[in-house]
Amino acid sequence: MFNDLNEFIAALDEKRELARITDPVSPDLEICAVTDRVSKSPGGGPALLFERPTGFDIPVALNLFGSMKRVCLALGVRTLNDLAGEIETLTTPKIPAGMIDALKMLPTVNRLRDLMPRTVTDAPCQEVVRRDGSLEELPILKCWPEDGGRYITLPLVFTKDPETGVRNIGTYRMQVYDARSTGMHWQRHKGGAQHYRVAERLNRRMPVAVALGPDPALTYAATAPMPEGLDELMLAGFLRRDRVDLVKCVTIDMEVPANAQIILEGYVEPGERRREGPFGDHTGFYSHPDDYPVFHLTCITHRKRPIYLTTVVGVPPMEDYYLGLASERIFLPLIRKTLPEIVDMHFPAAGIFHNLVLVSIDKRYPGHARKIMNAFWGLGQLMFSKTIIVVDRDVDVQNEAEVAWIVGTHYDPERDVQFTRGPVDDLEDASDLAAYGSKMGIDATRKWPSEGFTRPWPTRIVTSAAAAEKADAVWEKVRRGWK
Ligand SMILES: Cc1cc2nc3c(=O)[nH]c(=O)nc-3n(C[C@H](O)[C@H](O)[C@H](O)COP(=O)(O)O)c2cc1C
Ligand SMILES: [Mn+2]
Repeated sequence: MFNDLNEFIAALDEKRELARITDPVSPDLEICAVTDRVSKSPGGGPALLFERPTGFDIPVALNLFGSMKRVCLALGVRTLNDLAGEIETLTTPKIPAGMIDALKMLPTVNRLRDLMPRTVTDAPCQEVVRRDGSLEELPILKCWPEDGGRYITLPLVFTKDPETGVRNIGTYRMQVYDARSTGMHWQRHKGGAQHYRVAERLNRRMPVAVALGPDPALTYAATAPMPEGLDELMLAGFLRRDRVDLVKCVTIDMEVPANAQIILEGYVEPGERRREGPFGDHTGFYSHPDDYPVFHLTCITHRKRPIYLTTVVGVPPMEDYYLGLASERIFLPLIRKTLPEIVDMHFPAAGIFHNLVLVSIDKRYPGHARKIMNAFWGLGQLMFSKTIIVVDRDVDVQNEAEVAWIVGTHYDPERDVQFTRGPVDDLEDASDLAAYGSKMGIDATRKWPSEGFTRPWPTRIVTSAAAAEKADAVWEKVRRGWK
């Protein structure tokens, strides 16, 4: 696995997955414009390293996770389904039947040890300590013309619950206000916001540490929809197959990943808010300005020769789609622990996660599709699902065209659409109120007599096994001669 970002970039380079850009390109709109174009090329284009961002001597890396292949590489697996399989094994403990069986389980048991971070005293991220550090020294991007300013787009924001000390890490963008302060855009449903709620109740200043560019598995883990109270470092340790090394911050009582490129130490004050936005968001539209807490910088520490790791979001698909794909695969086996009837699920790129989720189920009883909708609307960040489409187990939800066909043929609009109301994503623009609105589920499963449907259900057209075999042979021969 990769011990740091430098090792990951070297591996991408070696596998010809990295494009180095040596021409000067400005962090002001230009780097984003190049990245946007690359993201729209088939398969997501290469990772990008801008070696000479205009006005800075710190290189800018983006689109590192911007393809299925690179997400797999970042997480050290051949396919994301392999990873899902490992999680399935780990979370389904078996009682060993004997000594040999017990020995076979050792690798799995060893991986549990990797879940706990370890503290070190000597850290690359603290090679240079700058108590007077300024955010103006970093090549932070202004992405889109109407953005309210420059934004740190891929920060790992570390906080602790002021009462319990439980840690959270989340990726929340930070708008640069000046050399020593930024916005802190944790939305109300997120872990950081909950810690800040507690800090405000206690009327206490809350330390916040921000890591930029640790190893790729940890960078991913900060975006993952971990259940509240579960440490993202556990997930990172599991994915890295090694414990995460932490080092104590210089000016605040927090620990940060030793292998990061750059650390921003600071705090948020209770009661303080400042206008944040607009920001060209991953919805493909600008988010409206709103009031958010303010991060005050107390110290910058960094490597001697840091790389600035960032990302850009905009009209999908972009890099965040591939980070989301990793979560789609990693969390499926975990969701199935409580909803074992789920066969597969998929978040199409154009649905930007919260707008559309496709789920296939092993339908077992009347109304089952609606049970799944209600479960999703009550489960972590799946609560944001504005549209849920439920299909039977034989429908491939990874095939969006197949789902469109099945929905069209299987649903009776008045009968099969379920509406509800509840919390919606903070980025939701169509609801009358911010963060509160309606959601829709479509039951596109085959309807049963026990659900009130008594007409015969049509049979899907498939040829016979023998004819299919013949077709394979004939077509294979024709195809070879034809090319
Ligand atoms: C590139 C990127 C940028 C993100 N920016 C934000 C943000 O500004 N605010 C926010 O609340 N969530 C943002 N997210 C989503 C959160 O990181 C995600 O919901 C995460 O699971 C939150 O973790 P938490 O449950 O520990 O808060 C972003 C995700 C990505 C991939
Ligand atoms: Mn969390």
